[in-house]
Amino acid sequence: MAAKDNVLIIANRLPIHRVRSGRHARWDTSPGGLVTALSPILKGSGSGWIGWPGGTTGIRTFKHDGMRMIPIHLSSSEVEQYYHGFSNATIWPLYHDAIRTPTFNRKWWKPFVDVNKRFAQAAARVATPRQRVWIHDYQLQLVPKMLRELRPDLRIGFFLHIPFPPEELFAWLPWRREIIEGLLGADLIGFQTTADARDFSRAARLFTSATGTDHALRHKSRPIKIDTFPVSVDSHEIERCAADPHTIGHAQELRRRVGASRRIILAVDRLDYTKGIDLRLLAFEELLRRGLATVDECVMIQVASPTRETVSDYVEMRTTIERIVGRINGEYSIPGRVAVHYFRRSIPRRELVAYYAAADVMMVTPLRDGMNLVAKEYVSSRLDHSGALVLSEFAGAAQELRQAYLVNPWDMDGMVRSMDIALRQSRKDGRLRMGMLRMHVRRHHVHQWGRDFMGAMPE
Ligand code: ADQ
Repeated sequence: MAAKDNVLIIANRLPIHRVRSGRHARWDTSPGGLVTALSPILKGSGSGWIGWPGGTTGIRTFKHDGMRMIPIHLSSSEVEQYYHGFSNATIWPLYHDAIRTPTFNRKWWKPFVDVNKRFAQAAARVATPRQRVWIHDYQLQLVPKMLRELRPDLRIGFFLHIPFPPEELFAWLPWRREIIEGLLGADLIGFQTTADARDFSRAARLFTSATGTDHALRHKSRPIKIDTFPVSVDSHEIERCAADPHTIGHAQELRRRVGASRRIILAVDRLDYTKGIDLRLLAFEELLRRGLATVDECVMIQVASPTRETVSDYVEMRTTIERIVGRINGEYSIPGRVAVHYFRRSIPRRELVAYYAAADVMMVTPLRDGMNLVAKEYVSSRLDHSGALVLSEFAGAAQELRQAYLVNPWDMDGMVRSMDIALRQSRKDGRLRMGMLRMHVRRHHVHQWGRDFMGAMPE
C-alpha cells in the first residue's frame, strides 16, 4: 500500500509492546502472524493503528515507525473475560475445528460486547470523513456493525486471519446471530480460503436475514462483498535477509553446531494446540523407532514461542510437549548427538531466517490453521531452491503451496512416510518443487495482499 492509501487499522493488539529489562524499557514487535503480515505494508504510511498495548498502562496516542498508535486499555477482568475467555477459549477453539472443546460462558459475552464497543468508539472518534477502516480478526467481529452505526460515512473492511468454521460447528455458538450481524456491518469481508468464505456466506444466510451468493450478500438493503485474500509474507525482505552474509554465517554456524553432516528437520510455531506440535514430535519419534533415520543422520529442531500461558489448555499442552521431548531424548540421544532441540522462546527475525536457511526439511503440520506464514517464510528463505516443505492439508497455505509434501497430521504413518520422503528426496525433484513454491510466494507477496484487499473496498 502507498502512503496515499491512508487507512485506519483496528486490531486486538498494537503491533508493538513495551519490554522492560532492568531500569530500561523499549518497544518490541508483538508476536504472531497478524503483525508479521501487516507491519511491512504499513510502515511509514502515516496510517493509524488502534489496538491494545498489552500490559502497558497509561499511554496515549503516539508515533512509531511512521504510524500513529492509538492504544485501547483493558481492565484485568476484561483481559480475563474478553481476551482469554471469549476470544481464546470460545471463538479460537470453535473456529479451529473444535480441536479443544470451546467454553460457552455467558459471563464472557458482555465484556466481549463492551470491549468491541470501545474499539468502535475509538475508531469513530479518530477516523476522517469517508476514511477506509480495516478491522482485523476474531476478537473484533462485532466492530463492523457498531462502527457503521456510529459512522455510516466510513468504508469498512474486515479480514479474518483464522478459519471460519463449517455451519455444523458454527451452529454451536449461542451468539451466532450476533456475531454474523456484527460482521455484516462491513462493506467487504475477507477470508484466507474459498472454503472459509463459502462457510461464512452459508452461515449468514442460515442464521440471519441475509440473502445472496457466496460472494455477494445483501443485508438490511446493503450489499456486502465476500472474498478470498490469502495472506502472505514480505518475500523480498526475507530474500534480502537470507542473502545477507551475517545470515549465511549464522546458518553455517548452526549446521556446524548440530553436526555438519546431519540433516536438520525444523519446526517453528507459536506454542498453540492448533499447530500439532505433539503429533509432529511423535512422528519423529516413530521415524527413529522404525530405524528409518538415526540421530547420526538427522536432528529435529522445534522452536516454539510461548503464548496465552495462563489458559489451561496451553499449560497442559506445554507439559505434554516437554514430556515427549524428554522421552525422545532419553531414548535416542547419544553424546554429542541430541535427537530433539527444543527452544521455548521467540527468536529475532534475522535469526529465524538463518534457521530456515539451515533446515533441510521444514515441518509445518498444524491440525487447522487460517494460512500459516512459517511455510511461506521458509520457501522465501531457500535462495538456492534446496530444502523440502512438509505441509498439513489443514493449513490454508496448502491451497496454494501444492508442490509441498502434503500430509494429514492425524495420520501417523503418513507423517512418518512424508518425513522420510522429504529427507531422501532427490536433488532434482527437490529443486523442481521448491522452484515452483518460490515462484508462487514471490508473485503473491504480502504487499500484493494489502493492495488486493484495499482494491476490493468500495471507492
Ligand atoms: P499465527 O497463528 O500466529 O497467525 P503464523 O501464520 O504461522 O501463525 O504466524 C506466526 C508468525 O510468528 C510467523 O511470522 C513466524 O515467523 C512467527 N513465529 C512463530 N514462532 C516464532 C518463534 N519461536 N520465534 C519468532 N517468531 C516466531 C494467525 C493465523 C495464521 C495466519 C496469520 C496471518 O493463525 O493462520 O497465517 O495469523 O494471517
